Amino acid sequence: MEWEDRGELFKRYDGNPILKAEDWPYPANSVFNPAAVLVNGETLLMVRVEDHRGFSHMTVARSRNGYDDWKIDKHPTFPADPENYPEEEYGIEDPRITYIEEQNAWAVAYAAYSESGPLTGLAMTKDFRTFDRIGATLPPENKDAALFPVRFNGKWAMLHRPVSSISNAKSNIWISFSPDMRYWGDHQVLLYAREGGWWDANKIGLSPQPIRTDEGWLIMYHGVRATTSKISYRLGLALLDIEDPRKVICRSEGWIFGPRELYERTGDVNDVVFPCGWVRDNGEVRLYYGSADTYVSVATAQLSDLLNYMHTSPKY
Ligand code: BMA
Repeated sequence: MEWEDRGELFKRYDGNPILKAEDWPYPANSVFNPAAVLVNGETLLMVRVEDHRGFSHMTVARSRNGYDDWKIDKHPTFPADPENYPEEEYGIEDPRITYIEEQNAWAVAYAAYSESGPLTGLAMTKDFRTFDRIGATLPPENKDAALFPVRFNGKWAMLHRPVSSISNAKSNIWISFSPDMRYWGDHQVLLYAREGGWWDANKIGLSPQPIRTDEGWLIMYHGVRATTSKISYRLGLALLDIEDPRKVICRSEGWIFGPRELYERTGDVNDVVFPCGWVRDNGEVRLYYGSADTYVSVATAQLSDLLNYMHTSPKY
């Protein structure tokens, strides 16, 4: 295919950022990287909240229209529990929520920050008030995990991103399978980071939970680009086979969204857009993302436009 620059696919909401630490009912340093789902017609965000120790927990915010009038839980909804789960010593971060129809429950995958580095953890909830932890699913260093909502050949599937300590090893997205969500195996690489000058060279990770479409599982991932002056987090898309998510059908070339506005370019960590959730509302996709590790922002796209873009993207 001949390279054609199509620019950004998502449109920012004019009222961004939609949530800030100042909006919080209790002291917080920053609120960012939210998971997002629709629950009984409301948009529910599980927001990562960083306290003044530098540790994170999750708090739920709900809104009728998904843009404003957020009702924020008065206390941390899902705090770290280091006494019972020592791997949560330094907090829990970056949740991704998948509705598991078979169990009428939501699976929350998150990064637990342990003494040995970040690892993937999993908890189930039916009401976003109480959470049953399955606990650590894969050892450090591993992050950016999310489940698929259905089984494949009887097994649950999870995407995640292990990191090697070898200096020039790339950090790629992997897929693993489990009979019970507790024991994970059949690990294999799903999507490789590119090399050289690419925006997504060397390090990529899943962003929101996979979305089921008529054309396959749509996944969004972040790519991390280091230059002499900064590191930028930008976003790309890939489509996976609906029956066998180990098969990547196609992958976008250029990034489809990246830091541009001041609230994305300046904050605790500059030049970061980091979504952990998106919701489908009729034909529209609302993408909820952390901006500059400081705020929560939202941007929208038509699902049909995203799929049309994938039609023009190279086969993998
Ligand atoms: C990644 C994650 C995210 C964070 C991003 C930018 O490694 O830890 O939580 O938003 O870095 O700082």
